[in-house]
Amino acid sequence: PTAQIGVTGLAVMGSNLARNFARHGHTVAVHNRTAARTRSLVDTYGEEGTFVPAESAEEFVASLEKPRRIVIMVKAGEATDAVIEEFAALLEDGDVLIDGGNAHFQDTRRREKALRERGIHFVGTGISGGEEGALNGPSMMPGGSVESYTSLGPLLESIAAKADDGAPCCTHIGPDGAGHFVKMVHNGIEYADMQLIGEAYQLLRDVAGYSPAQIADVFRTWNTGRLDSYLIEITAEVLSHVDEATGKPFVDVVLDQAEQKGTGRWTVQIALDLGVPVSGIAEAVFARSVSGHSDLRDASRHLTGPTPRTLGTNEAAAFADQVEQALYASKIVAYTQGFHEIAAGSEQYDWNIDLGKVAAIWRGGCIIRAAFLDRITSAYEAQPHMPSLLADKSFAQEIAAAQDDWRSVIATAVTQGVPTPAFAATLAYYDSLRAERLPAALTQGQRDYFGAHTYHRTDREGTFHTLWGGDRTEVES
Ligand code: NBP
Repeated sequence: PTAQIGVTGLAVMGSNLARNFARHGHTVAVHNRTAARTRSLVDTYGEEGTFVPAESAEEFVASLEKPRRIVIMVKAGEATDAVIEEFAALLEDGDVLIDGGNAHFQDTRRREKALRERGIHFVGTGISGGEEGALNGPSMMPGGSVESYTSLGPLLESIAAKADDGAPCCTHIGPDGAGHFVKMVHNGIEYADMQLIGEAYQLLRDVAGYSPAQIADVFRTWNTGRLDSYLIEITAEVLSHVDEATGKPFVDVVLDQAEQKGTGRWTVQIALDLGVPVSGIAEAVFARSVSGHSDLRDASRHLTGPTPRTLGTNEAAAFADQVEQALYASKIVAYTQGFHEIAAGSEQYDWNIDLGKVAAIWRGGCIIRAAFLDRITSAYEAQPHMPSLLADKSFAQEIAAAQDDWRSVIATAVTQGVPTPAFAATLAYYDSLRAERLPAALTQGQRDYFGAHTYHRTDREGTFHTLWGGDRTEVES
């Protein structure tokens, strides 16, 4: 046996990961259910490194050094279970099976437990960066035993993206489902980031009256500042692209119905289970859902509302600056919510996740890579147990400085009828957290009135109920 690592499942993601390993000098065993794909990979890219193609699972396993390390890159769900079953039967104590697909973390927990009982290390690994990342350096989020990371970590780190300071964008996230959980929240944050950018775009279009090409220039400028990130960069590219067939801006010929594969939805579902308010992320998921309801939208176009008033040139430029402030403030809140969910998951499942390291490995390779992740890392390094990113002084100060514009932009959106659900939800979250008193006291009163659900008092310990149907005396229960 000569191969240091094997990859099974050679569609686009698996092929690119295998090539990435090979390009980094590792001998890579390659296997696919349909052998034609294996042959095609070696025929086309064999020159890039050392591949050991195998037609059968037995031949594939036999070509690997011990402990064997096998990356599974097949369709998430039943296909992954089928492949795990096939290989688990051929593996020995101490071997490592890696699932690099987009699995649900609960599936990963189940698989890890079952394989652990059979002596096999199962490493559910979140991989971000799409096809391009898989080939040239993804951000990798492996979850599994510490022991498995000792053998696997250096291999993964060698092919992972490198941040500007040279650090690999890969770290041991925690046991069992931790890696896939963090990947899930990464995608949820990605949804929020994209929606916030979309709302900024719509405001610049409808209120500032800018063309897509002008907005592309605005985003290019923003990308040289604190919003510097992959998503801002590609937004400028998409907005400046012109459709060849019609000569119109590309963004004007694309159907405005956003699709989703499910990880954003999972982020919100799990947040509900954990009781974590991820309102900005949830609004982003709902916004895609709203966009897709074409019947509902067609039936609602007659509903009345204001028509946005386009600003003059000088006002428009000033407004664009305010939108930058709003986007930045909302983005901080969306990340705050995502990191809260990771902290809650870590607590619930005893994962002991280092939040600063999570931010650090998102600095390169992945879709949400951004300059400001460095700041999140520093914030968590300084205060690993802070209850929220907003507890960090420098983020709090930045929001303080941005908030007049943030409020003004949202007020404009509301008066002019431009939908900005994620901007508004993140601001409401911020105001809720800083509020001295919330109407939850009234909610408790209502609950006690109709259901005798009881309440606590601000001035005394104990659980109380008011006899609403009687003389309204208070009793301690
Ligand atoms: P697909 O998700 O399209 O899966 C195709 C691969 O699965 C082929 O190799 C196919 O073999 C194999 N396969 C299937 Br389908 N059923 C199988 C079975 N029962 N037994 C064995 N093999 C089976 O490939 P992909 O788009 O490269 O994605 C791979 C994974 O990576 C997925 O989990 C996906 O969610 C994830 N992904 C991640 C990103 C990202 O940015 N991180 C992007 C895209 C995909 P065949 O050739 O014999 O049909």
